[in-house]
Amino acid sequence: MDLHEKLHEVCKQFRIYDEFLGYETIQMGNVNRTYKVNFRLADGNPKSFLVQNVNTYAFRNPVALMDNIDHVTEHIREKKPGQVALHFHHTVDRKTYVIDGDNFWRMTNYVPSVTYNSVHDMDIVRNAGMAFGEFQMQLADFDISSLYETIPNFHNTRKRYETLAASIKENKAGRAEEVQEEINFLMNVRDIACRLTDLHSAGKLPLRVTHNDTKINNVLFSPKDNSAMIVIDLDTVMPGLIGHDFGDAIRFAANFVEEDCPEAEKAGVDLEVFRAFAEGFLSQTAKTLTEMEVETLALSCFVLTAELATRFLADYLDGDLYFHTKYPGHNLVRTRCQIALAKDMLKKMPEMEKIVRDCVSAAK
Ligand code: GN1
Ligand code: MG
Repeated sequence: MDLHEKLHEVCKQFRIYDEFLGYETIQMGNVNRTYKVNFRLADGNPKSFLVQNVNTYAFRNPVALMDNIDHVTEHIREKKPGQVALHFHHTVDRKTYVIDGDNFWRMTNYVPSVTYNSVHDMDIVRNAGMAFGEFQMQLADFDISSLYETIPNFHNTRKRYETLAASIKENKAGRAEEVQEEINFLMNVRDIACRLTDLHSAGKLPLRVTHNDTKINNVLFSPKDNSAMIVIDLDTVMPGLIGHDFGDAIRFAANFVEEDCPEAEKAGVDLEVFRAFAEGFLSQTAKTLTEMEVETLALSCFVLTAELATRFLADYLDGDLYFHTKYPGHNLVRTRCQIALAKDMLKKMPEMEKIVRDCVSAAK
C-alpha cells in the first residue's frame, strides 16, 4: 500500500469518511513524520487535518504518551475556553491512535497558521516567549505525578554524557576518530553543562511541568497579526526544569543561523533575540521563579546547547539511528553548529545574565 492509500485508510479509522483529495508532507521536526491530509466535504468545502506517524524508536510507549497529551490538552482547553486549541481525533473504539504493524498514527485538527524556523522580527520573538511562558503557567497546577515520562532522563545532562561516552567507546559506525575535536570540547565542558542536573539532584532547582522541546517552530502564529495562537508538539511534556524550556528556546531561536548550518563559524547567540524572548517569557513567569532559577536561566541556554550537541554526536557515532538525517554527515554538521553556538554563549554569559536580571526586574 502506498502512502496515499495508507493515509486515507488511517483517516477512515479516525472516522473521516469524506472525499480524500490527497496529502502534503509537512517539514516539521526531526523525529516524527507529519502529513497534512486534505478532504472535500459533502457541501463542497475543503477541510484538512494533520496526521502524524509517531517515531516509536524515540517514544517507546506511545500509548502512555497519548494519555499525557490528552490530559494536558484538556487542562489547557479548560484554561482558555473558546480559544484555538489542539484536539486529537478518536477512532470508533475511542482511541486517540491507530496502530498498524510498526506504525503508530494520530490525528489532530489542522490550524491555519504561520510558523517560523528563524525570526528577525522582535515582536514575533517576544510573542513566542510569552506563549511558552504562558504554557508553563497554564500547567503550573497540573498534577505532575500523573505524567508518564515519555523519554526517561530526557534532559538529564549527566545521563546524556554517559550515553555519549558509551557511543564513543562502542564506536559502532567507526566514526570516532574523525570527531576527536568535538569530543574533546564537549568533555572539557562536562561539569558546567551538567550544572542544572546537579543542582536539581541536590534539591536546589524545583521540578515543574515543562514542554521540553521549545523550538520556535512549535508555536503557531496567527496569519493575521502574528500573535501566538497555540503551542504544539506536546510529546515531551514531562516534569522538568524551567531552564529546559527557556534554554532550548534560545538555543534554537536566538542562533544567528539554523541549527544545522554547515558554516558552523556563523553560529552564535543574537542578544537582541535573546532579550526579546526573555522579555516575553519572563513577563509570564518571573513572579513564580526562585532565586536559583533566575540565577541559572542564562546558563541553561549553554546547557541545552551542549546537551543537544552530545545527542547529535552520539547519534552520529551510532550510525544515525535517532534523528532523521537528510544527508550523510548531517548529525555531525548539527553537532558542530551547536558547539560553535555553545562557545559563543560562554563568551556572552555575563551579558545574557544581565539581560535576564533586567527582564525579571521589569516583570516584577
Ligand atoms: C527533536 O523532532 P523535533 O524537531 O520536534 C528532539 C529535540 C531536539 C530537536 C533538535 C523527542 O525535536 O529534543 O532538540 O529534535 N525531540 C526528541 O532539532 O528527541
Ligand atoms: Mg519535538
